[in-house]
Amino acid sequence: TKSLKETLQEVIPGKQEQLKKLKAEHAQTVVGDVKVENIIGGMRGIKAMLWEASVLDPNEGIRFHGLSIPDCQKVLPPAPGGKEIIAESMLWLLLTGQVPTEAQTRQLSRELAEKGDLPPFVEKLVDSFPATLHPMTQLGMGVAALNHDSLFQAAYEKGIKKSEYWTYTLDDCINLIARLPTLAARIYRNVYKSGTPLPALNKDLDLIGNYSALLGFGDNHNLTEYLRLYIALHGDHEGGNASAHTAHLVGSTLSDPYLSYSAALFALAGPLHGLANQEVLRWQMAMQAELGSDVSHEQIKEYLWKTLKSGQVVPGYGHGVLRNPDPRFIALQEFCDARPELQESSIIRLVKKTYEVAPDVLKEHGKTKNPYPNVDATSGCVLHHYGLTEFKYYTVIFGVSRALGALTQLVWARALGLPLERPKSLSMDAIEKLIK
Ligand code: FCX
Repeated sequence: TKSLKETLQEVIPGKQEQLKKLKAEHAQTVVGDVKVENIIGGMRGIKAMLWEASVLDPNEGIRFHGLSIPDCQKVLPPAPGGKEIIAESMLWLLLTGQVPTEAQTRQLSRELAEKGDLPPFVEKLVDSFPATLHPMTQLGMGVAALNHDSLFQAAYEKGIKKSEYWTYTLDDCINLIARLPTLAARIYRNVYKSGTPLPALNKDLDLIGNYSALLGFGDNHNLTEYLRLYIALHGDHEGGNASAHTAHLVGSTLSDPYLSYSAALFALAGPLHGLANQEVLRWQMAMQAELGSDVSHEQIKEYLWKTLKSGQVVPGYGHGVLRNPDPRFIALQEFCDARPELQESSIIRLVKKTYEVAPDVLKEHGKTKNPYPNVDATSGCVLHHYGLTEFKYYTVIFGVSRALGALTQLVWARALGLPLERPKSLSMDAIEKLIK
């Protein structure tokens, strides 16, 4: 079976040709205009970035190399004995644009399990952190420290040709993806289950099968399957979201994948981005604490208005690009609908009831361009039901997942020879001079 690197070796030249042609024929072609509102509004909607693995349509949501989430659920190989899509088959699709065979998926799982151990100094570093240091801060610091073994950085120092950058980048990315679950699980154990030893990686398990076992949930098939789906779904969401964009920008300076992804994790740690899935649970638990677990739609409405009137956002709703319910949210809801025991969970029922009233409240409030739920609206409540109740850890799981897309992009940015990223900034006086 052809390896991931051999498959990429075949795919890359065609894409390099496509870029060369685009540059030769259309470098000066205009694709959109820039208004003052873009300069002062976070560059929303500006077409200014190349990103191969996924494209986000505001109404129908994400497509990975043209495949929708239901398409992926039909064609991407699951884990042995599982049904849900797994990190390896999603990573193969993102990197190559092709659906891997089952044999290729198993071969990648084994390679990742073989490369999953942490260097002892990183174990000591992470073990030295106080349990009060946020798990996302611990994850970002651990990932940065792994740059100690960066093959790209070592090769670059020796002097390599630009045409070789992508292969060393790929090696670093595979090593990092292999180590992320081990690092993330060690942080979980240190903070929440201090002292319980981590089991060894099982060479016959997929990446997230091992991650679930390291977290202590290996015998919970439903949670393991949920983590597989959750992590595959959160892997890539176009290039402009804050964590992916950060990885792209930092990588464009030729900082290695470990430094680039560490930066991305600190973007993901923001409440308006990945930390929202922690914030959703915190918000739902606060509502449950105040109103009890059998809350009426009316009571939820009042609680939503109280949140808005206090100047806070409703976590899990709205989106920078989406203008319809997030298909990732729908896929996670379908996972719940298929499992009767999840209907019993008071927190899952609460999330569902909130979804039944929140869009109308947000429409009435009249500010958000998208009153519908995003992926964070439901992602945490299933973890909570299955016993992973520590919601300050949830964004770490998002951090294990987003590597699939952000690191794929670093390989492609190097393979396509994309340059240092440097948009033009203006002062308000300069803008006023410009528009006079
Ligand atoms: N609750 C209350 N107000 C909201 C809102 C929400 N869920 N979403 C947007 N708004 C407000 C904005 O705060 C803004 O108000 P302002 O003019 O006073 O600043 C106004 O509506 C217009 O914002 P809009 O253009 O619709 O949204 P943005 O592109 O600026 O921001 C995010 C998009 C996602 C940041 C915004 O919807 C939000 O804060 N949502 C809550 C946090 C969240 O769920 N983030 C997760 C997003 C994503 F899924 C992820 O990264 O995981």
